[in-house]
Order: sequence, then structure tokens, then C-alpha cells
Amino acid sequence: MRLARIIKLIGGLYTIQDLKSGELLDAVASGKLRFVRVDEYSPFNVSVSRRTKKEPQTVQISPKVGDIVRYDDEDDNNPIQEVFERKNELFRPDIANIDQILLMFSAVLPDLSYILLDRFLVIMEQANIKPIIIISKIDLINEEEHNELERNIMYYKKIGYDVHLVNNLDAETLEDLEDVFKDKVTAVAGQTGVGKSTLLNSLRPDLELRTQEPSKALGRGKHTTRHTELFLYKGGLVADTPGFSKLSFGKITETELKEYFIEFGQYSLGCKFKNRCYHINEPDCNVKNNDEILESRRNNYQLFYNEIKDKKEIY
Ligand SMILES: Nc1nc2c(ncn2[C@@H]2O[C@H](COP(=O)(O)OP(=O)(O)OP(=O)(O)O)[C@@H](O)[C@H]2O)c(=O)[nH]1
Ligand SMILES: [Mg+2]
Repeated sequence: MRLARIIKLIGGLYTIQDLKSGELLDAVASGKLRFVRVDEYSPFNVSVSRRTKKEPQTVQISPKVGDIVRYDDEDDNNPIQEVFERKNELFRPDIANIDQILLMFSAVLPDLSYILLDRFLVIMEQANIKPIIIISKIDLINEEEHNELERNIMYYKKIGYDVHLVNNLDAETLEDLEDVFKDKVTAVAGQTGVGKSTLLNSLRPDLELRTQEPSKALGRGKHTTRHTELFLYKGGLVADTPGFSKLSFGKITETELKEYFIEFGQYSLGCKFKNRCYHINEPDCNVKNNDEILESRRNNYQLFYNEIKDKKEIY
């Protein structure tokens, strides 16, 4: 029995890296793994509905990229027999046990969406994974657009996020980023076409990852990267992941949402109902109309609050 980390999964076939020897091996999921009874507190009890989450249940554990596993090296198929508890887990991208995530958005092609950015930040705050914001394709915008971008991005920096503006095709603009990866397990995530694979190719040219052909790069092309895979980089690991077009909130409740807009807390001291203010219909709210908070953040908060609340009422 030996321990390994899953670094790739394609069509039910796993590639694992033995933790001791560093050797890469093909592996399969053992039949024994398939059904496990988990209690309320198990990280594998991740049923999307909040009601069922409370009950112990029998679930199918599918090992995923990033999992630390025990496998049987005496069997030629290297069957994975146990998946160790995950320190964190995401579904989009489908990965476990990361230290941080690079959230990539392009300035254009596709246009930067602040709704998607705030949505992504909420999901990472809830999963307790450190987000690092990357804005790519800044070589494709003019000075005026650049100034507007800087103004908005300054706000995200001010509230405590790490933000980098890059041209993925120009290694010089990536120099500041290199230290970010040192000794960490990092996933690169974002909409399709923003340049995730291009960034990794610039950092590690030997990877030769497939990227979207420039002639098709109209901003809404189809997915080029089809699976999540971890690569060695700067003493750590970095994952290229498939892009997506939609993201849902999973288990987040509307009452906890305000905690994931990390700057709201300090302002709520000025609300009539202090920490019990949800910044929706309460009188004397110091968040809802506060000019110090970026307007799009305040609007997105309301939008998400209603989205989550409406969804709950269906159950
Ligand atoms: N000008 C410019 N083009 C870029 C930049 N980053 C990526 N591109 C181009 O954008 C297109 C999409 O890049 P990809 O790396 O394939 O995008 P991706 O995020 O990996 O997309 P999926 O794998 O589909 O999720 C390619 O044609 C890249 O050459 C950038 O910073 N500047
Ligand atoms: Mg890609």
C-alpha cells in the first residue's frame, strides 16, 4: 500500500504521482471505494441540498484531481483504495486540496464580467480558498479602457485581494506572478478563452498545452481544455482546468452571503441593526447606498441574495 496524489483524470483513467518516489502511474478506482456511509460532518457529505446534508448517508466517492489516495502497488492496475479527507473541494473546476486559486478574467474577448468576478469570489470565500485575481489580454485594450479597469481593480486591491494585470503572451508581464506559485498547489480557473492554458505555456513552455486558435478567438469559442491536470511548477503544483460559462452557488444561504463580501462587515457597524442587517430592506443601512463601496459590488450582492433566496423557496 502506498500513497499518491491524483494529478489527472480522463475517461475513468487516473494518473497518480507516488508521494515518495515521485513516479507517475496509471491507476483505476477500486470497486471498494464506490459506496461509503458518511455522517453529517464528513467532507464527503456534500449533497447540494441543505436539508439532506444533515443526514448521514451513503454516497459514492469519486476520487478527483488533487486527492491524496492510498493505492495497491501490488496490483498492476494500481487500484485506488482509499481517498483521504479533503482539506477543501471545488466542483468547477473539479479539484480538491488546493492552497489557492488564480481566478482569470480577460479584459476583452470575452469582456470582463464583474458579476462573474464577484460570484467567483463569493464561492472561494465560502470554500475558504485564497483567490488571486488575474486580468489577462490587457494588451488588447486602449488607454481609456485601461484607466477604467485600473479604477475598478484598485477597489479590489483596497479591500485586500491580490490582483495582477497580464498579457499571457508576454513573459515579462508575468514576472510578478512567479513567486505566487512557489511551493503551493494552485488551480487556474476562469471562463473559456480567457487564456489559462496560454499562461501555463508561457510559464512552462515545455508543457505545450493546446490553446484556442487565434482565428477562432472571438471570445465565445468552444472549450479547448477538456480535463483538469496538475503540473509541477516552482516547487509546487499548478492545475490547468477547463473553462466554463456558468457557476452556481451550491450550498450558500442568503443569510451568510454578506460575510463573503469581505468589506461589508466594517460598514455594517454603521447600520441600524449592526451585524443583523442584511443590507436589503432594512432602514438606516450603511451598506446599500454607501458610495465608498463599489456600486457593482452592492448591486451584485442584491442580485445574488435574491437568486439564492428564490432558489431556496423551490425546495
Ligand atoms: N492578446 C492576448 N491574447 C491572449 C492572451 N491570453 C490568451 N490569449 C489568446 O486567447 C485565446 C484563448 O486562450 P486559451 O489559453 O486557449 O484559453 P483557455 O482559458 O485555456 O480556454 P479553455 O481551455 O477553453 O478554458 C488564444 O488564442 C490565446 O492565444 C493575452 O493575454 N493577450
Ligand atoms: Mg485551456
